[in-house]
Amino acid sequence: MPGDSANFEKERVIFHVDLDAFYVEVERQNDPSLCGKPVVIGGIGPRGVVATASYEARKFGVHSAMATTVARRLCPHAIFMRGNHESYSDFSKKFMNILREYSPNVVPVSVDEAYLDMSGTERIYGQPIEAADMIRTAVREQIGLPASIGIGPSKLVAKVSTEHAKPDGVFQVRQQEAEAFFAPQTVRNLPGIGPKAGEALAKIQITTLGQLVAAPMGSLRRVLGPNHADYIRRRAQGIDNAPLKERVAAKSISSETTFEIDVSSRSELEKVLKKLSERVGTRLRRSGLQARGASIKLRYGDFTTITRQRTFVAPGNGDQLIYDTANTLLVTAMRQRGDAIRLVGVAVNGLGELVTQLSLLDQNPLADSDTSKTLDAIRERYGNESITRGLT
Ligand code: DCP
Ligand code: MG
Repeated sequence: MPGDSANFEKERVIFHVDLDAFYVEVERQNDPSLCGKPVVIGGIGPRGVVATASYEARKFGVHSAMATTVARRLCPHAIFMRGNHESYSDFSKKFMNILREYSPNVVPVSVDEAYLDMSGTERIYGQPIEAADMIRTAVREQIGLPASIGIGPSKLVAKVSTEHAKPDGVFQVRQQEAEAFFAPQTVRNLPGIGPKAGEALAKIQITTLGQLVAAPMGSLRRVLGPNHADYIRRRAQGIDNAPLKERVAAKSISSETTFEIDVSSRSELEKVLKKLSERVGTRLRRSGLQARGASIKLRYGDFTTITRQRTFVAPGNGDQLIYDTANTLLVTAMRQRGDAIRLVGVAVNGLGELVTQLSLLDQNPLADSDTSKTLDAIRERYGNESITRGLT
């Protein structure tokens, strides 16, 4: 009979697994005296930024990306520490390996976060909530870290569910519950709505996802753009059919540094620019991508910020190409305004898959990629700061 249960398509079971206060919990493994105390990890200099805070410190309003000076004011009795990044990447690898024991389809999305396709695993692991508890217990027993798991019919719903699972819990939302689950949440809770879209929606009195779904399509198109509006509205209803493996290509890769003291020396700025170019280049090559151009960002002592961008002669991914372009932009910008600089950043943009087709021009921007690859291998072995090119 048409429409009976045989035709009923079973919903997917996606897990979004995210470690709780990751850096802090790793530090607690190394030093148990930190357990139960407010701990803040990040830059500890006057211009440092919080990477993360323990839940005890979050109660005082401390959060990631906040200036450390503000965090000190909110929670003066917290323990502030710089952290140990090698240790975090070790734990991250072990964490991902544990997840791979439970599903052949694991997609890491950051150091402490991954999606797992658990569809059809009921016979092996039982109901999704039981399977999630099994994974959380394995992570806790094998590497000592607390994890939270959001369960949903899609990446979107699973990800938002995790926020309700935290800390140290599990939260499941089924497809038929998704729209009602999203409706009272603020628009910024929806992955895909950034600060700018959030502000634009607030201007037309839309602050919750329920209001977004109920709004006339015409206003949404005006505010979010004609193509984006349909996509966002579907997501606000809890609809997401994206496959797990789909990698959303980054539009740009960037790295930046804020100085402890404003800098006006060109040679010092060039040194930093070179390090940032190498960092960006390494990430670009690791992703198997090449860029069409590079840009720099400069923030002056008075907080005015400028960006300058330039297209390469032909797409490439070498450190030298990125550095040369960034440096040309820097020299021009410094000629226009010689003030001391507070922050400098380098980005590459117009990213695409690496094409090994050689440029017809004599000046082949891919030419220095081989040297860059050798440098990558050395850095991979001995750490990022082990080798840098001499200034040319
Ligand atoms: N991180 C960072 N800077 C940020 C955000 C995060 O350096 N602006 C680092 C520190 C975090 C780690 O990445 O420990 C993982 O990020 P999460 O957003 O998952 O944050 P936490 O794991 O610390 O906390 P939770 O997931 O419990 O909210
Ligand atoms: Mg986390």
